Amino acid sequence: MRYQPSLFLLYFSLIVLYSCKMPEGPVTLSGDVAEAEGWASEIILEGLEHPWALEWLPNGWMLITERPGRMKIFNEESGQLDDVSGLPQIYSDGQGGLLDLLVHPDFERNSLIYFTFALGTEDQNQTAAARAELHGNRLENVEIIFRADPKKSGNQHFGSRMAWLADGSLLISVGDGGNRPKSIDGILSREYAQMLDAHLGKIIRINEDGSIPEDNPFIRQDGALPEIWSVGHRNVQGLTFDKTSGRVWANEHGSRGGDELNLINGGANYGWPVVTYSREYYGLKISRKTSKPGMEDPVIVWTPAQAPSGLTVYHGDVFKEWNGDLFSGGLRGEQVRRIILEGSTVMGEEALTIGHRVRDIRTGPDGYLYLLTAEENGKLIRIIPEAQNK
Ligand SMILES: [Ca+2]
Repeated sequence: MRYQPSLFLLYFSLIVLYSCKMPEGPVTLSGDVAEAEGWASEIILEGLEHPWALEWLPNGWMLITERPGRMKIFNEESGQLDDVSGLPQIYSDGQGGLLDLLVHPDFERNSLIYFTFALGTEDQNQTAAARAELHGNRLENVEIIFRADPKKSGNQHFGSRMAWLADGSLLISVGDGGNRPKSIDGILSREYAQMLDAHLGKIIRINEDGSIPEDNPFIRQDGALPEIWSVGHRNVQGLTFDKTSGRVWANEHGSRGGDELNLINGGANYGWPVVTYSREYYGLKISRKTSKPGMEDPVIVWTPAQAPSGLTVYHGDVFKEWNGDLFSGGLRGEQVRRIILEGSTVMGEEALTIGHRVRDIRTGPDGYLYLLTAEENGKLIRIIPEAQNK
């Protein structure tokens, strides 16, 4: 038969069309949503270099991490912005650098802060967590309390968000180590998310000093790392504990589409890469399955991708209607999603369009929402009621 270019093109197009149809499953895909009402934003600070996380000290001053490896301390009242000294050596490249930040709930007594970062070199690196005492603008007694194993190469998928639980233990997310074809010891990095002898692709739980809680779910299982709390995550970039409901929520990046919001329970498996709504960046399916017995379905799937980042549950007096709702930042979405909850059920979503890549969002001690934008000239922005906007 003579070669028929038009027939070939038709056949090829049909294959591409079929393979790009999004997988179907039990979860409704979230697309565009209506804009939230009654809010405005004001820029508090500009010129932050790829800021990643912000937290408040009990005196109201803010700590801000910058991914290239700096920590800032900011007094909004006086406008004073200083560098914090004494950080450890940090591997800063791509997604790696100085990342998340938490203040110890009992900071006034122990002066402790916690931060995550990429530790090592381009060839051999790992997500690490450290604690240190903060005295003025200076870190002292820096102590690394967690290192994710195995080490990986490259600058992708460190995860590294943290959250305190009610009992004073600490959750830390660890990314799966990188996209296909990235591998470690001949195994695709992403496969480690299902392997209990690796921290990659997990949320782990440790005590405030790095020791391991006795009631961790896999602590008595042979061959399992005792720090593991939940399994099967690709790259959790937002993690929050709701003190009121006792629930833990996490958002994570899919590769192409299929970003997820999950309700996190200790011992549960969130499926990556066995079940996913996500596709390879070049279009093909990663898995035929979006759901499987023994694996948790996401609560929301964002396709197209939001590239979620930063997650907070709002409790405060400034936005009374938003109480109990989740706010999830979006890098690619350049917006914040308000996720309206009733109990653990999602009733709907709204968008707060920011127009910049949103890296972190937190509820301030004053009841306002604060966010960081991810750019080289990153901003600290406060969300205020529209009526307060002059
Ligand atoms: Ca999942």
